[in-house]
This record gives sequence, structure tokens and C-alpha cells, in this order.
Amino acid sequence: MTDDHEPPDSKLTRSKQRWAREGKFLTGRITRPEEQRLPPGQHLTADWPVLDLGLMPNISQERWRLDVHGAVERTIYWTWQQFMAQPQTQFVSDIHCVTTWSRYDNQWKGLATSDLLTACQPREDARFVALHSYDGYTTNLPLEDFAAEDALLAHNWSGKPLEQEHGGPVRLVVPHLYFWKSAKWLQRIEFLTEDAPGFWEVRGYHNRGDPWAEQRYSGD
Ligand SMILES: Nc1nc2c(c(=O)[nH]1)N[C@H]1C(S)=C(S)[C@@H](COP(=O)(O)O)O[C@H]1N2
Ligand SMILES: [Mo]
Repeated sequence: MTDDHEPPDSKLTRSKQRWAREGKFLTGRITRPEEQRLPPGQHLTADWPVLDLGLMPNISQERWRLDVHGAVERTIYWTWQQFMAQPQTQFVSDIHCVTTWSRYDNQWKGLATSDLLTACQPREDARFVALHSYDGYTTNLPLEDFAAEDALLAHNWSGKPLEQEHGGPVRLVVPHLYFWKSAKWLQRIEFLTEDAPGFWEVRGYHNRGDPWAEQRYSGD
């Protein structure tokens, strides 16, 4: 007996699932009213400043690896090809840097952190995430912030491969926190049961960094 119906895992079904995921974002559960879009003390910029420790590691796609470990059921060690074979999601989001510039409508493409969590399955006692980068930079987040529905491991910006100066091959993007939480040149994601403050977090910056609460410095 033949069956003319689409099998449940057809290419079309997968595309529709992807559109639904993107649409869910576009209909704006996260979108704020326009008058609250720019956080307090921020100003808009049209260009995209480069800010980092100045080491700017040059990691080719061939040399790049992503290591996911710690309080997870399944550790991950992906090559570039394995990373790119994961589900792809596109998000448009705003950047808010603690140095007071904001940049609207950045088009990102990559692996949604929610899909990474599906792949690595954090253990029940996992509460925090530490990001480790190829330049030695580190930053930390509560697991819920890392899991935000518009957070992703981005390899593409405005339809082009993410430039080295902005963290290519792959950087984290967590739009609802100040941009220092969005680690460039991502190398390793560590799931933790206890918090581990990162590079700026031990140098006077706020542990969480919510721009709308102006959580800039550790006393704020
Ligand atoms: N690996 C790494 N990631 C990093 C940094 C860094 O020095 N190294 N700086 C952070 C800071 S302070 C900011 S403001 C943003 C800047 O990203 P951009 O250069 O793409 O604007 O990257 C963040 N991620
Ligand atoms: Mo920054």
C-alpha cells in the first residue's frame, strides 16, 4: 500500500518546525514595548564597535572545536562540520554594551542554546554555565539566562560568516544581558552546580548584567 502523505520527518516538516521557531520569536514574547527598547543610560550606534582583550585569536574552521562538559548527561566535542550539522536558527536582536552603546536589529544565525541543551542534557543539579574562549576570556551565566529563547551560538551575522574581530568562527549571543556575557571565539561550555565568576565579573563588573536594571558594576 502506498502512502501519499509526507512522512513526519520530511524536509518540509523540518522547515515548518524551523519557521515556527523563528516565528515564535518574531511574534515577540521577548520583544519589549518600543519605549522600553533602549535600556537606561544607553545610546544608539549604527556601526559595530570591536571590544575585547586585544588578543584576537585566529582560529580556522579546521582547527576550531567546541567542547561541552561538566554537569551534563552527554559531553560534546564537535568539529566545525559536526557543529554546522546541528539545527540552524535565525534571530534578530539588539546589542547592549556596558560601555553605553547599543546596536539594533542584528541578524544572527547559528545553533540556538535551547538546541544545544537538547543535545547535551544538563544534569538536574546544573545551575550555571561558564564560557571559555580561545583568547583565555571567561564569563559566567545562570543556566536560565543561557537558555533564553533568543540566545544562540552564532556563526553568521547579516548573512555573512561572523568576522574574526567579532568572535568568528563562533560566538555566544545572549541579547537580554550586557554584551560582555556574549563570549567571542567560543571554545568550551562548562555546566556547573556552583557559580564561577568570569574575567570581568571578578574585576568589578556585575555578576548578572541586566541592562534594563542597569546592572553594570558589582555594587549596582
Ligand atoms: N573571547 C572574548 N569574548 C568577549 C570579549 C573578550 O575580550 N574576549 N569581550 C566582551 C566584551 S566586554 C564585549 S563589549 C563584547 C564585544 O563584542 P564585539 O567586539 O563583537 O562588539 O564581546 C565580549 N566577548
Ligand atoms: Mo564590553
